[in-house]
Amino acid sequence: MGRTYNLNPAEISDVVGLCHTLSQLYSSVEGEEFLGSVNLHAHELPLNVRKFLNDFRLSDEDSDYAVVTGFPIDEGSIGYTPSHWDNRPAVSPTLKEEIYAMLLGALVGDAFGWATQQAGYICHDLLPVKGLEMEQTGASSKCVLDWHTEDAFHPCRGDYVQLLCLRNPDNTPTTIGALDLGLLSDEETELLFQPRFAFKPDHSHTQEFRGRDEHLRENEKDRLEVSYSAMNRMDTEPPLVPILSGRPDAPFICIDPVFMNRPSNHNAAAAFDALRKALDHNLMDVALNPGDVVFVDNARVIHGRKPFLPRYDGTDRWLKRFNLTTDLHKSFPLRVGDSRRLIF
Ligand SMILES: O=C(O)CCC(=O)C(=O)O
Ligand SMILES: [Fe+2]
Repeated sequence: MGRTYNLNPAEISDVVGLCHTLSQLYSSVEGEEFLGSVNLHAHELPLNVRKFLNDFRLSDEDSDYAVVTGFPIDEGSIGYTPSHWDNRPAVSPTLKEEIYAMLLGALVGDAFGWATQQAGYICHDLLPVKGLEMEQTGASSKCVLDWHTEDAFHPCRGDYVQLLCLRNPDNTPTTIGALDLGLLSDEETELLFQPRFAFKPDHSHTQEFRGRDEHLRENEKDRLEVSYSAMNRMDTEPPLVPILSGRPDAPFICIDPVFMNRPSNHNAAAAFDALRKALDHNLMDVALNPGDVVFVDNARVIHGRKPFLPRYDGTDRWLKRFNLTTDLHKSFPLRVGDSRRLIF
């Protein structure tokens, strides 16, 4: 299932040098300059890590998730874990670490963001936010973050979710799980391939969790209102789509039970329950250490997080999250703002 690549000391020294050089050329990973060059700079990564991620990207069925370990995180230089994802200094204290993650990511897909999520930043902060302990978003802590497909409600969701761990003091596991079709009957599988399931936007895309979006341009802010209206519509009239798709013997999966309506049809509801049980059964823990980068295949596996106790003293668990697509064309009609990487 998962595969791991450990950078060796010589590779670590090369990669740290590359990230240091790039952090002097670019002041942010969000700008068009960096986004337009990151794929080229990724060619400068050590050959074996490029080979590892290339193999991961190309191996169809055996590609649930991949981890690259070894990048050193300097506790002092990254500073305290912020208290909110919306508290962003002009220059990120983790610029070098973000550059590292994006160099690796460029070997797997192209990063993009959502205008309606984390104020339109491409590089997301996952950290516990006071008051949101029990919310089903990445800002929660004391509850299980139920397993899900990332942005399951949206046809332009990423093909991969990428996480970079900056701090994980209690070794809180990320959870990852694949579907064992053998746990479902043929009838249940068939129902799950039918467009019977209502997906609503998850809370991280709603007005309630809207950020300051201060870096958006004026016309983008206007367009954002249209996006939020679309989110409201999807919430009240969720489209009916299948959960499983593709090859019957090795289907793609898209599911986020917390933000789905239970089907009214008895058989469809029973198939939905059986699938949830099967996914619960196969869920495993992947605890990330500082410096680890994980790529989760968002079409093949679901992921979530176990609970932890937040500290709110600057030493909390802190991850960066990126959405990666293998096909930027797909979202072209929705990337209408000046920033060409944001879906509105
Ligand atoms: O915190 C984690 O390990 C995963 C978080 C996650 O899945 C999310 O925020 O969507
Ligand atoms: Fe997630």
